Amino acid sequence: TLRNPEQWCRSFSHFIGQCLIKDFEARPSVTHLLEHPFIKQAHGKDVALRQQLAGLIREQQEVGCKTKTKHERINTRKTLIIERCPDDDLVNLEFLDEETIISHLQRRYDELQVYTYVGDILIALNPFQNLSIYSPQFSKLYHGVKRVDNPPHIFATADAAYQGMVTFCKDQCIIISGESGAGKTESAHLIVQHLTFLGKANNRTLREKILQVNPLVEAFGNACTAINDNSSRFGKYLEMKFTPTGAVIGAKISEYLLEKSRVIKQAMGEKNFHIFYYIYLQFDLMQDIVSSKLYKEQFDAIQECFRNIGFTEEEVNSVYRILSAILNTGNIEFAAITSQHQTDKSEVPNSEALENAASLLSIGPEELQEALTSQCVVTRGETIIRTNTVDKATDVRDAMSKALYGRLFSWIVNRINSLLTRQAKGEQKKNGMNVGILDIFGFENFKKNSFEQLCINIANEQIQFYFNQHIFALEQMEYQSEGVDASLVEYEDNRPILDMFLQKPMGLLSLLDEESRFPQATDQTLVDKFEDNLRCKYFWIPKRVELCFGIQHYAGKVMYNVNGFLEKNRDTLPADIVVVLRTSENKLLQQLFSSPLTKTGMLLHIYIYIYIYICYLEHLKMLSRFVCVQVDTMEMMRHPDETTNMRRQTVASYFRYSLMDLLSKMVVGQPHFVRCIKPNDDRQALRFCKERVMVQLRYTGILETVNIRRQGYSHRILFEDFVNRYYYLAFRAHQMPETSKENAVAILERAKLEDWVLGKTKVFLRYYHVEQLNLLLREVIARVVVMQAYTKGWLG
Ligand code: AOV
Ligand code: MG
Repeated sequence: TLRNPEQWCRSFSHFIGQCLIKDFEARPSVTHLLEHPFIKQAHGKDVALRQQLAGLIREQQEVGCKTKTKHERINTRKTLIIERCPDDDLVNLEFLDEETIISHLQRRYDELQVYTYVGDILIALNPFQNLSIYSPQFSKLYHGVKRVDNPPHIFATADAAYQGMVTFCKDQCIIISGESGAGKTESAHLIVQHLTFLGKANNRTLREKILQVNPLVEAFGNACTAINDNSSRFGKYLEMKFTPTGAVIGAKISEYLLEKSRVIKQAMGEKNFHIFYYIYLQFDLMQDIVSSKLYKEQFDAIQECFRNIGFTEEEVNSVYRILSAILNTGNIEFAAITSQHQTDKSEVPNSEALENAASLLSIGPEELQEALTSQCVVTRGETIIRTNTVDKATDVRDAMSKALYGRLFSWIVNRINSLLTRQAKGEQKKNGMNVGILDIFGFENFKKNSFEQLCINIANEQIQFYFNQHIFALEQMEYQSEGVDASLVEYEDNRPILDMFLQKPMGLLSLLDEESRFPQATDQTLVDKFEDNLRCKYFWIPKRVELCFGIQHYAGKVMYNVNGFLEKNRDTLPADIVVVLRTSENKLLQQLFSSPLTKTGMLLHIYIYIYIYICYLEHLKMLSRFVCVQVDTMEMMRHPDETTNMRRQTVASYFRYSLMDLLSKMVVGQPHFVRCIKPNDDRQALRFCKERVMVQLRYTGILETVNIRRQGYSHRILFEDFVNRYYYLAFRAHQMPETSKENAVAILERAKLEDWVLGKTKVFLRYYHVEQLNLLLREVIARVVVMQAYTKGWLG
């Protein structure tokens, strides 16, 4: 008579697992457990289910064997100094305004309590020093306990996501936001660390592999900027994959918008991607002994990562060859050849760099020179060779470097994915679940901001929008539709700014695309076009500064310089270069250029996601803008191979597609938010700059969050789900009550919870209610299992 035996089976086996861990010494055997009346009742003669369950239990037992017993856990806790403060969660404060919040955060920061909750959102202040709170001891401390038992911690957020996944069988996603240097990437590492601990990767190698994914990808995608020495120059969504019982089985990364232009040029005081410095050392040219030692260590670490994750030696060598080729390509120079007939021809005067590059790429130097200094043009069916000026040849050279690096980066990411999801594939089919961790480049405002900053900031704008949607809009709409009273909370909606960027055909990105299609367009015509078409208070053209425009972002005003916008957006890679690179004998290189790097594999998924997303938005009744984004996304999927002469894919349109893809991933999971805050701009420990923190709290909407969370019921569960999940608390195990509103109330009353609310179809609970319920449930089940075991005489 079970309504959903599979789900029941899963959550039940999870609880058995929990009991096994708790009662490790007195653990009944697998065969005994299979004879257990619960399990018999669950699937009767269904052999397949029975076998599946046996597998799950065995898995849990293995996990249990590796877990410390309950007593040890308690001992651990005794040795750590755990202090709880009433302001651990700002929602608990009696009186709340900006000033109070700031002073609480400041006091906490002074005492090195860098984490604070606002309801179920975590605020993380960057300590700018190493804290001793991330050891495995702490991982244990934060494992599966009530949140209020310990001080706030990034591990608690990871734990909540993990427990949410296992208990509700639902994908989770952790969204980490904050400006550049606020600590997002560090937080992401810590979350992965705790999740691998919780996921108890049965084999140690898998755990190590997963832990090495971040350092490896970041060596290629991070760089030193004016704000952060280890700044992420790409967006990263890491999904950790688990079995239904919560054992980790793999990982998958999606990368967004690598800042390729950094390969060819860096702003003053900034550097290229880390990896170049690591390999540069291999040529033994470093002057500075200190950084030389550091780079050597980093290089060894990267080698180790490559090896552990499973790259072959040949692959790694190819990667290094391509990187060296990029360095050499940067040294290729051009000189004009002036003869009577031709003034626009160029040549390579010093062929050493060219020959090095060609040899590293395993292509002919003449062919490479040809591709750099001339181009084939097909007009009216005729092929003619046009020579390149020095400027043009330089552009082609840079385009080649960018393409090589960008494709190499994507290839590394894809390769990691195939190495880390091999095992996961089969398991995922069997109801596997995942926790996604989003770590993008943070909001940036430099002295001089270019196209890259624009993209980065739009992405942040989008994340902020999602946060607002989730926290505020959804909250209010749900209250209303369920007939629960919610006094509407005001909040700063950044949708008009996003509209200004993304709308079609008159949004900033569309205008940029349109202008990029005119070969005669200049920076000035672009600015004029913006000025003529963008009429809103978030955009302006400053009077005395040339070729600039200003944007009022959610996080502040930013002045952008349009210099190079068009070229960066076009991101053209001449067909001649593709053709010559395809002749390479290097297998990896052939692969990089053999097919257009479009994400066709994801096509189907995206259609499904888009459908889900449209439903989601329909629910919100705000279809208009996103639909145009979606149409655009579909258009983009039909994008042609670069070597044909059809319309090209611009960076702006690809960017739009990436954003959409990212959002589609986020909306299918249960979100958890980590808001990173940078306490000062000097990267100093223990320096709390009130004004800086205040600004960040204000624009991230923390204050409004505090209000809404205090009033809020962060969990709403359908009566049916609620009764199915918690009926043990008020009914006998074999009773299976009607999934009615009345029975939901009976359970709530039996659990002695207060302050909950009933909607039309759902129970409205506060976040701490759910914690209490889960804890109670676990206790009840543990009791039942042990009792049964005793009555059967299993435990002697
Ligand atoms: P970001 O990811 O938010 O910036 P990071 O995570 O790279 O910022 O943090 C910047 C620096 O702050 C790190 O290199 C550490 O030195 C320090 N830091 C951050 N969190 C911690 C922590 N929990 N413990 C100790 N030090 C920390 V960007 O990627 O630039 O947006 O694009
Ligand atoms: Mg980062």
